[in-house]
Amino acid sequence: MEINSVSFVKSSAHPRECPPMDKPEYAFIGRSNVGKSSLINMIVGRLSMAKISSTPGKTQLINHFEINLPKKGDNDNSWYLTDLPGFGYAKVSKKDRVKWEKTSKQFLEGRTNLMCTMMLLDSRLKPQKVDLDFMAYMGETGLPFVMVFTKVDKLNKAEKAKFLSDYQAEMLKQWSKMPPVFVTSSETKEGREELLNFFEQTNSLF
Ligand SMILES: Nc1nc2c(ncn2[C@@H]2O[C@H](COP(=O)(O)OP(=O)(O)OP(=O)(O)O)[C@@H](O)[C@H]2O)c(=O)[nH]1
Ligand SMILES: [Mg+2]
Repeated sequence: MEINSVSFVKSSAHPRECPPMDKPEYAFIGRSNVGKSSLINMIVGRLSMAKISSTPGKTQLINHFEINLPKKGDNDNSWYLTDLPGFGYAKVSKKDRVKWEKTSKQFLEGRTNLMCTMMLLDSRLKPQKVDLDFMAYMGETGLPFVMVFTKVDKLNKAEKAKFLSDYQAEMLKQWSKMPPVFVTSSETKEGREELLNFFEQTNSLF
């Protein structure tokens, strides 16, 4: 699938400052350094649309990007990808952690155009409590999400298969069935087509 154009819309410190809820939206959420900004850049095919940092915790604002596909009839065929601040960074104070949680939950619960949250998970780490807790919160709140494993270029084929089945076993302790899973790498572009297909199909439900 070809993307027509992509633009940075704005950075917002608070959900009330975010752009109008007039098109489908997908929020990228996950621990600091999981690869949110890199994945957005990979999806949109730009090297530095979303800022990438090797210093965790750099993205402290809600960043909206607008993606446009070629028009289909009257449908303007555009949607938002949203880069949310990372969480779980050890050096962040308790006060800032609480603030992150409050703002993020307010955003996710109030954004009526949100089609799905993309829960990013680092495929080099075994299931982390903060991630499992956050997915449990989304499940309890009725917020649809998919799991997106990042940095799979770091694993060989056998490691990847084991990682996925171990993660699934952990999820099935809490969940009766697995949410949809995407396996991605911003380095190799693995998973890009699958994600774009998912966005296009889900957009049609808006
Ligand atoms: N090998 C590999 N490295 C990656 C991949 N994605 C991201 N990285 C690296 O991981 C680090 C963090 O990536 P970011 O995209 O900045 O992560 P983030 O989740 O946006 O981080 P915060 O904005 O701090 O929350 C960078 O050094 C990236 O180059 C990937 O698919 N493969
Ligand atoms: Mg980032």
